[in-house]
Amino acid sequence: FRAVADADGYTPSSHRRRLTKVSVIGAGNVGMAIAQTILTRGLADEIALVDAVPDKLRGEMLDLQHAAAFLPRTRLVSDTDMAVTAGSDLAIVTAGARQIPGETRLNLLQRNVALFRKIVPPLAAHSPDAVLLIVSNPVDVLTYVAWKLSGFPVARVIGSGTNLDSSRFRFLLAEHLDVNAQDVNAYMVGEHGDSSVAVWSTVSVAGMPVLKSLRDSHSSFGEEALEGIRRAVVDSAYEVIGLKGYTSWAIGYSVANLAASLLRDQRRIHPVSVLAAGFHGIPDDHEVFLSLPARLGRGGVLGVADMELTEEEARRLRRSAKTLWDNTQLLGL
Ligand code: 6V0
Repeated sequence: FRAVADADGYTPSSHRRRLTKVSVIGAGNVGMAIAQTILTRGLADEIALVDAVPDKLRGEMLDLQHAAAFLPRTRLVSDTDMAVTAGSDLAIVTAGARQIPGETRLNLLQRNVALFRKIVPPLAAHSPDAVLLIVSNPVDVLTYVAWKLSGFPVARVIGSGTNLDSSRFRFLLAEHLDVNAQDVNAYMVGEHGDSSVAVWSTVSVAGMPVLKSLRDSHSSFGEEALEGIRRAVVDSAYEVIGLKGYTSWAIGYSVANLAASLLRDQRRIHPVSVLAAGFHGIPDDHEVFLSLPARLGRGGVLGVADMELTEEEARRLRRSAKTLWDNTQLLGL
């Protein structure tokens, strides 16, 4: 091809639009599922991968690069040095220490906090305008840790939270009702994992409250049945881990879905981990991150919905907040 230039020196390549850059820290099962989904959806012009293990990292990058002929054009770079992430619009953290058999959750948390001390400050320094999206577990506490260590405004630090739990909830309800999961409006809020709260009072399909119709059609649909479905959502993560050793595809799609709302300024509502102090009776000075429906756009969290919860739902949320706050206090940040 011959270069195209006009008399005053303008060339198309001297007039580039601003490119969108996404970084993924941790090129493990989850990080690579996220990178792959972002790539196939064409959400980024450049993806930077960072991991502590150089060979595996380069192998993962090359493997994805070799699919270039079948994908939207995306520059892929990787390095063990955080400098490769410079200028990111979105930085997704999936790096995490694995639980050692017999290890307590608190010990694992402390090891992950030590890891975040190495990762977050340089990440924030290289991309001071980025949105930080935390996926590593325990995601709610680590989102708080990332907020503190980055010094970023709270709107730009988000945990993937119960976006995945809500997708599992919608899938189970959709199977039950024989409709498309995308038409099931249902949220799990609170802590990602065991104590997540299913907000039954707001579940709807085509604008119709589902709980009432379930109760009308199955007279046995009491609190126990509802708790059974919530439990099934929570247990489904353990089931996948028990069967294949880790979860990856659903979290990959779930995080790519968040990335689309953030990078494309979609203003869609997602249940994600945000600063929940002051919501639903959580004390103002308890700086806990919990999932609540949040409106996401290019600037990060644009707003958090003050949902109408039943007293029982709000009580459960406050209980999770208390446990998380107690754990957070032990970190000494
Ligand atoms: P994995 O496959 O062990 O990947 C973790 C990666 O992090 C490895 O490749 C490590 O080499 C890398 N790593 C470790 N230390 C560093 C470092 N200092 N810098 C850069 N990279 C480093 O784990 P997997 O991918 O399965 O899970 C990653 C994390 O995601 C874990 O904490 C999971 O618990 C968490 N998940 C969170 C989910 C959510 O809904 N929030 C869902 C699934 C998993």
